[in-house]
Amino acid sequence: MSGRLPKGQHALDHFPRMGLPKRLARRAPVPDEPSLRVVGAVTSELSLADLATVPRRDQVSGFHCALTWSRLDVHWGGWALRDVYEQLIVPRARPADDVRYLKFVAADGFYASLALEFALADGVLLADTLDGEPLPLEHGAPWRIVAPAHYGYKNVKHLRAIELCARYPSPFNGGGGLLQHRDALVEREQRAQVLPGVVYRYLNAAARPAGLRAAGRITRKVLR
Ligand SMILES: Nc1nc2c(c(=O)[nH]1)N[C@H]1C(S)=C(S)[C@@H](COP(=O)(O)O)O[C@H]1N2
Ligand SMILES: [Mo]
Repeated sequence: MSGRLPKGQHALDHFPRMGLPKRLARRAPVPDEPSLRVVGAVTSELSLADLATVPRRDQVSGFHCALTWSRLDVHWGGWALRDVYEQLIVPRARPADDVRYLKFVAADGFYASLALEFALADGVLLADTLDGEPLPLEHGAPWRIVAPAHYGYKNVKHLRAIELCARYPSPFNGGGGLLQHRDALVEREQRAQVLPGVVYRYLNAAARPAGLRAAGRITRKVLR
């Protein structure tokens, strides 16, 4: 999962802040007492005290942005999403049998979804630390999704809510539209919708230097 560079990716020696320009230009609000809204048949809020009842996990994994950059061996801490789902979300949200997707909604308006079997797979975390420190604002404070098998855009930062859905939530309302593939598996190079991944590999690699420069500029301005 970590240590190996997937096809068409370029390893960086730093970990940039990345996102859709509109989202990047927003500083997501981080509340003093964060809570995580869970929307199923019942809607509720999970508190830090609730999460403290779930065993913590540490993980080292690679992080792969569809724009063709990777950061290998990123050290995360938090909770396995499967544990959070089984121990907190299911009892609270009382999901119907037809739940097939989890929609991850961020405080900056961004969202992404994963099929339940991907969301509950090994290696998917609700992370609140990076390199042993509280998750910094640039990487998604107070907590984010980490899904190393899927491209960066499934790794939703500033996570505010998890919605339990029967159908795949359309990404065309702030989730990146065509840029967001339903599964976004790195292994299958599902970088975006419509064209084969290898086409995006070359298009995105060409756009990468300018994209990283722009992201750096916006980040310095927004997080100053
Ligand atoms: N809330 C939120 N989460 C987001 C994004 C965003 O713009 N807003 N961008 C996604 C994209 S495209 C990538 S590559 C990763 C980047 O994570 P990083 O900023 O920690 O490097 O965050 C993903 N999660
Ligand atoms: Mo990305």
